[in-house]
Amino acid sequence: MQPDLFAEDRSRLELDPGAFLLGGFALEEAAALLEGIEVVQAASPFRQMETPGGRSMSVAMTNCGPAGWTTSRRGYRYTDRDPETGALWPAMPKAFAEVARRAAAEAGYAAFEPDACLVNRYEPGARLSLHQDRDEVDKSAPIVSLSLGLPAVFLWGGQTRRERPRRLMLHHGDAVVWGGPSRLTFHGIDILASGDHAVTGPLRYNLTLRKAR
Ligand code: MD3
Ligand code: FE
Repeated sequence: MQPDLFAEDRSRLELDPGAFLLGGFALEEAAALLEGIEVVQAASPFRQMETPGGRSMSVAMTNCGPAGWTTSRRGYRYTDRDPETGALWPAMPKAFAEVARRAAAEAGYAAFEPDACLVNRYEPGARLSLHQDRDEVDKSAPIVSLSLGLPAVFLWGGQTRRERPRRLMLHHGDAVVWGGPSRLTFHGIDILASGDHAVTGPLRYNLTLRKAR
């Protein structure tokens, strides 16, 4: 339990220097974001990618925008094309970039122009172990994360892997913006608990918008 956080105003909470939780920021756009996910997955279906170490990720992923994040035996990389279909990653739905740009501005990062959106889909039991996002060339741009569907426990670590992560619930419609001194913070998602969300049923989605190039 984190009574300190529950007591806070979640509408604009600075988690760490440069990192802002914007609780419910994307609630009004949630339906448009979910429609966007449907369009994207019709062209580039969700798939469980393989880690460089040969394990299958529990989170299913797809991408949209000019650059898409992938992992395989060959490592982590951004590609122009979906390796499964051979086609360019689908266009980024207007609503994705628009919400991300507004969220970044609210957190103090002007003129954020993402060229990559990783779409993560969690089923109960799926998790994302502690990691840094460091495959992007330009680390001066922030990262915007938009949560949809079932709530999840966000693991919020430090600047080294050794720090024990704090835990924070992310809910449907929440936005988190990470930039400046928080850009390389270790983070992850704990094992997703089962549930039945009014809009997404048994699933959680996360959109991670980045400037990759
Ligand atoms: C903190 N996704 O795809 S979003 C990822 O909910 C990823 O699917 C999670 O981590 C998810 O790489 C967490 C929150 C997040 C995203 C990027 C960050 C937190 C971050 C970058 C730096 C620091
Ligand atoms: Fe990440």
